[in-house]
Amino acid sequence: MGADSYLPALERLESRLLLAGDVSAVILGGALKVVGDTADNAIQIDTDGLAQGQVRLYSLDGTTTVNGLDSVTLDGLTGRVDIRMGDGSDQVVMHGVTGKSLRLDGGAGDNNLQVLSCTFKGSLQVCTLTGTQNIAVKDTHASTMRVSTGGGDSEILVHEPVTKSVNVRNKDGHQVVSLYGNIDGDCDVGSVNVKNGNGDNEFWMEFAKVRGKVSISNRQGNDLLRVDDSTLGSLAFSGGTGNLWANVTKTTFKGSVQVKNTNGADTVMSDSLQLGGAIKVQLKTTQAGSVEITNCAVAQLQVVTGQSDDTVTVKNVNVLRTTKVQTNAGSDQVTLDNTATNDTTSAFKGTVMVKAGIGDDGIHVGGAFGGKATFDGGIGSDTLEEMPGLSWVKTPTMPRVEAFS
Ligand SMILES: [Ca+2]
Ligand SMILES: [Ca+2]
Ligand SMILES: [Ca+2]
Repeated sequence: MGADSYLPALERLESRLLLAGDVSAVILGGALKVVGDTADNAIQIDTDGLAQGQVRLYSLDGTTTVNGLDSVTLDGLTGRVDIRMGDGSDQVVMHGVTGKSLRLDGGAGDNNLQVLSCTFKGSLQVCTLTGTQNIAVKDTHASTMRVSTGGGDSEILVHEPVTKSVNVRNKDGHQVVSLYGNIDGDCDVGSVNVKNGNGDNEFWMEFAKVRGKVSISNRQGNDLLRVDDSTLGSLAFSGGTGNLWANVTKTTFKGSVQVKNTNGADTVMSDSLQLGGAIKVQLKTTQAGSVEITNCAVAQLQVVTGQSDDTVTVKNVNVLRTTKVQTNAGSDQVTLDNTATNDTTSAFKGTVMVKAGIGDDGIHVGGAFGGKATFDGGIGSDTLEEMPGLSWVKTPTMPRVEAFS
């Protein structure tokens, strides 16, 4: 290969580098259609200071052009907004856009897609193919919201949404999904459904109001669940396999909370919850697990842990109906202690059943038990500790307990 054949290739590369990406934009029959090219396009779409139906598209990086220009203003947007950015790492910021529906497709690449203060009568859909995705939907109203990514790490923030449903679908990768309201309560969602693939995933929720069910499911990987200061219909979380760290605090539920995880070293904490339904924690722990439920009021309580040395602590929790704790194999420690609740007459009002399983376990009880109580140490050398302030309405049964303290 001589120098002659080398030069033209170099020139082609140079002209490609100088070629600024171009985005085409048109309004046809009231619908806005935006199409990016294979370069890294960066555009803003907004309506600031424009008449109704007008929309402005302009370059965010100084090199991307829209219809060959730095900026264009289009007239007559009344319908759908359809944006297809294609390959390349694209950035799209939409602000104050009103339309019938939105499809914002980042395509492949490491995209940054933001929908801010927009209103759609119908559905909002933000989707991508593979790449690292940064997606935010803030202060936006839509009939339904759906965000889907095609593999790779993603950070998805839904902030102060008003919508019937939020659906998030991610494939494998490290996924961080956050749903935030604010202290003034500008968040009104019918239901939330998040499904992630393999990878370490995080779900964060704060100041959110969800009337119906919040459903989160993960597959392999170490997962995090954090819910704080929210009002929810119910919560169902499935960590899949791997370690789980979950903390749900200061939240009111019309229904129940269910947390499930398999094959991990798990930590589950619940503090200051009010529930119309049950707290159900089902862990198939394979390494030391910890479940701590404190300062809650709940209709029913059920905690199941796995084959490792687990610690289950229930403190200052008013349980209206049944309390069940089953810790399976391992040297487990179970504490049921309601000495500090205001309701000293009967904090565990219904039936209490503790099954400590195989292993040398410790069961520690305090406070008021109002119903029938059974503390079964299972196989092993098990100890029951009676803590100060303990009172029974009915004499408990304590099978397979070898020592008392
Ligand atoms: Ca892209
Ligand atoms: Ca165990
Ligand atoms: Ca035992």
